[in-house]
Amino acid sequence: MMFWLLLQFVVPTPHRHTVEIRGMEFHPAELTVAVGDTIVWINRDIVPHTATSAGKTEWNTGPLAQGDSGAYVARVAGAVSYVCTFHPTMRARLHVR
Ligand SMILES: [Cu+2]
Repeated sequence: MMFWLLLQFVVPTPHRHTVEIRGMEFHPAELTVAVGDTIVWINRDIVPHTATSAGKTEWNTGPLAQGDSGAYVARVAGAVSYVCTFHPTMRARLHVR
């Protein structure tokens, strides 16, 4: 809660982006956001998934059951690949500008 208050103070107009996880894929697989934006992953599959960074910027939604969602607020500019830790062939990319 404190984090959200602080973020809203520093970044006046953050956007919210949604990535759907369905059919063992991230949709969209490539997403460009701005620093301060929130990315929300929603699992539409019946099996659990995660969205976990594979680069030096560390973030992880943790396991998402069917219908669950997890969020990350992009704080560091750059491109980072991410995977599902349960299904390492599931890969996608986040571009933060
Ligand atoms: Cu998965």
